[in-house]
Amino acid sequence: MRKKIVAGNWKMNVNLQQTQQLLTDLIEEANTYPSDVKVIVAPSFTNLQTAVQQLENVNIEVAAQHMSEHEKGAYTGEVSADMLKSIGLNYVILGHSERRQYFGETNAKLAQKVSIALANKLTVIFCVGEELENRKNNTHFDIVTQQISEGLFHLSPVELDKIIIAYEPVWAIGTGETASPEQAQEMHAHIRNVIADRYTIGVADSVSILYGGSVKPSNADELFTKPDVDGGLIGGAALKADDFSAIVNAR
Ligand code: G2H
Repeated sequence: MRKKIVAGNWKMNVNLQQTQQLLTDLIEEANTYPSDVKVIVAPSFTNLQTAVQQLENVNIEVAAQHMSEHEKGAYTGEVSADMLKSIGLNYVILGHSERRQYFGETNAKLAQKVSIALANKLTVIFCVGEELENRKNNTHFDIVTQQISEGLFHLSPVELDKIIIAYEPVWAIGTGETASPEQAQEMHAHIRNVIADRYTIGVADSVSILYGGSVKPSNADELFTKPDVDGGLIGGAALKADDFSAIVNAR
């Protein structure tokens, strides 16, 4: 039985004081969260340590939004997996479409990042998703298959167990447009089939696959009831404690 996961990706929106306030608001609501839902928030690098401390006895985990593909060394401005682990993090988001689009993160580079994250005992939320053009010319399944196979299929079955996949169609990110629950389900089932072909049905069944792209309280219920949708990666709606908590509580 896969656990439902709701993760908030705060992107580059929240400074230190706002982080502390948003966490205070979330902590007030955290006692309403169902015990069978894993809740994760991903503040910016400068605010991760504060978040870890503020959430010390709270059932909310902290993730970084990305990290370097290098272990250490002369990479000015970069943050390593070891640095994240050293402040108490257990999660990192890798391969978000904004990282792929604006920061040149290729599938090959992401495969390296995934390996380094796992070697440092970080669970990876690995993002995939097609652009609008791919969906229009019917190559969306191929694109996502390629992202999964080039980014993850160097892993052993045991390693794959430490991966959470987030399907985020680029055309639905921050646009207000959401994939329909049927479109999400169809792609999630496809991803599970691709994993089953490479590994086993058992491995595919145990991988959590989140949906991301304009998830809000009004559409979360319908998305989360689909059998292969195991929760969500939430952007805009994660910036308001009430909206995020409503999504955590969606059934
Ligand atoms: C997709 C999502 C969070 P939003 O990027 O990763 O953002 O919910 O604002 O579309």
